[in-house]
Amino acid sequence: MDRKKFIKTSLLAISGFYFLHADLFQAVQPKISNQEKKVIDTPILIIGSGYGGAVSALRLCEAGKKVVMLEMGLNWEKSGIPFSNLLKPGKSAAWLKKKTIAPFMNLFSLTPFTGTLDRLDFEHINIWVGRGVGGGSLVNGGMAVTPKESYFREVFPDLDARKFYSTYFPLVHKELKVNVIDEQFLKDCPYYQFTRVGEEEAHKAGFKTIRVPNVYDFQYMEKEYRNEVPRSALNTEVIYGNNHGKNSLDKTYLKKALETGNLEILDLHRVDHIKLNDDKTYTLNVQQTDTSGAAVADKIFNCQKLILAAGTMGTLKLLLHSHAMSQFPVHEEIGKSWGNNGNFMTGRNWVKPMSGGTGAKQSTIPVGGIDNWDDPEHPFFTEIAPLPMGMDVATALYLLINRVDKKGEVSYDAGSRKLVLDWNESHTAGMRKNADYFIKKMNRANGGTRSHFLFNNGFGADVCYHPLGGCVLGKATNEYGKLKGHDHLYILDGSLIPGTIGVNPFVTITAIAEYCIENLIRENEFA
Ligand code: FAE
Repeated sequence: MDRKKFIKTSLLAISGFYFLHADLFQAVQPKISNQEKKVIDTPILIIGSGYGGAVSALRLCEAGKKVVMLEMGLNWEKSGIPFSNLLKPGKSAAWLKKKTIAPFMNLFSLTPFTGTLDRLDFEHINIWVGRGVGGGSLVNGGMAVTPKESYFREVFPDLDARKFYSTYFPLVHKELKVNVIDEQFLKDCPYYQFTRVGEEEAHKAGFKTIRVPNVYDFQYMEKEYRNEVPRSALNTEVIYGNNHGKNSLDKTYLKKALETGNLEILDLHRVDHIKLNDDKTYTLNVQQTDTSGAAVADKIFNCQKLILAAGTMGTLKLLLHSHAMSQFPVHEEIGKSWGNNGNFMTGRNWVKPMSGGTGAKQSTIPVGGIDNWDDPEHPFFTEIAPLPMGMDVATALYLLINRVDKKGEVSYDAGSRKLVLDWNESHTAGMRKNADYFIKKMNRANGGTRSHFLFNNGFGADVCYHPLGGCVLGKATNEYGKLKGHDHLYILDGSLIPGTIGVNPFVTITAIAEYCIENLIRENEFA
């Protein structure tokens, strides 16, 4: 990816947009005094630049609509600040924290900065999310997994599954640049010893493995390995951003949307709350910050059409907080059917300690999975995850994805101004049983112990990378994501999926957003 070209294109697109909207130009002048609240009028506004926001932006811009996107995180491409890696965490490592916030080994101190990774802490669960232009695509492992059709049908009985598997999933694969590792490279590359060992052990224990596609460019990775290009996946870059190789949204959907000249992205703009006006337009209270998190301006945005794509937790917070602030109407289904997508982390120690373990050098990009979904007693899918610690720790890490048989619920406490999550050990009991079954079976066949030094005795029930639900498609919204009780507000992100999808979720989030925005445009919602 040509970084300079992207920056140039973005700037060109943005300057073209300002030329058409001189009033908006003033809105991004830095260091505006807090006294003068800027008021900005815009027809279509999108909150959040993750998967749902990026898809909506591209399709609306292609349809000739001018779109403003507000993102609380930093535009890393534009800033020119490099991402840091796991072994040397720097500016990009955490959202305004004094210490790193990875799931484990948080030994590193930080100067608070608007970094890419944030963690939302609840009593029984910690939820990691991405911040910055590109949302979760900046920090995630790039695993691009299409759900099993039978489970998709079960989760979304009212959707036309045939159309999803013939049209939307293939479209999303193309747009997100999904590709698969070359088997010979996987076999030869020392950085994939953890995957080879993981698969071999799984087979020995009687499990079925699958190859997992990814948006990381594997041809680039092969060049990294040959030292022909700068290293990223082979240089412990992942959850704090990738400087190369990964096709995050800023290099796919958002790049294309900017190239239309119709999209303007305002980064470091955090929406605090939304008001529904009598004429059915929306007014947003927005705070612009600098990279230390300090406020540099308070702004008011007025819009006719509003797309909420702030990610499951961001969207729920905006809706419920706005309700508390200004009686913003929220449907009774808001907050219901929330789930962690069955996320359950676990690990094993003493994995092949006498024959090189899981490898001192590890690629950060997972390519292997264990598929036990069809086992009626213990249905789960698990990623064979990397643990790139710069030395061989003979430890295997797994992120299980289970069914979510008991859903949680999200509400809001106006006193503390925080979301409240009804979610505890009872919601993850079945997931824990699956993890226990899996680890015991692997250990019986291969040796090793449950990894007591990772998480809580090796059972990470509180680790969640995939928050889903709370604004379920067809329940809190109409069949295309329009929020019930509103004429011009649309939800297009992970909150539409009812708490579970059985695999890593961004391919599904993107496909659902494609389906919704296509139909919303067809129905002249943005005319
Ligand atoms: P998301 O991508 O979260 O974007 C929402 C955006 O809205 C963010 O940029 C926020 O900063 C912004 N925002 C929130 N509130 C506000 C506000 N008030 N004002 C302005 N902006 C706001 O939403 N999924 C996979 O499928 N494969 C993987 O390999 C994978 N690995 C993951 C690894 C990690 C460490 C994490 C944290 C997640 C991973 N995920 C993975 C999950 C995936 O990234 C996530 O489901 C999607 O990013 C969610 O997409 P949304 O469009 O819902």
